[in-house]
Amino acid sequence: MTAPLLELYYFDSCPYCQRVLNVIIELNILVSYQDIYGDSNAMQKLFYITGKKTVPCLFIDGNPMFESLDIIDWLKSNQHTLDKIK
Ligand SMILES: N[C@@H](CCC(=O)N[C@@H](CS)C(=O)NCC(=O)O)C(=O)O
Repeated sequence: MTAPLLELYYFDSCPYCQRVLNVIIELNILVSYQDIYGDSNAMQKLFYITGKKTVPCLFIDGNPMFESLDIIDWLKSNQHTLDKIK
């Protein structure tokens, strides 16, 4: 089975993003990153798709998940099915 494609919208000084990033690093999960203040296209895309500018937002196969604690729970529950950084 193919692992879901993960894309995290975030910005560095957001504490809720940092707690998600810490878990991603701890679990060594492969994620692509969209810095909404480093890339105005990323901010526009987040707003266009979700109608919100709230981060963290984890896209799981294109479906947005908000709320850092929900994202962390999902990552921990699904860690064995996710691609890892080699
Ligand atoms: N309860 C949310 C809080 C997220 C949050 O407040 N993020 C701030 C940045 S630190 C934000 O994106 N604010 C802008 C907005 O919601 O439009 C979580 O835990 O993920």
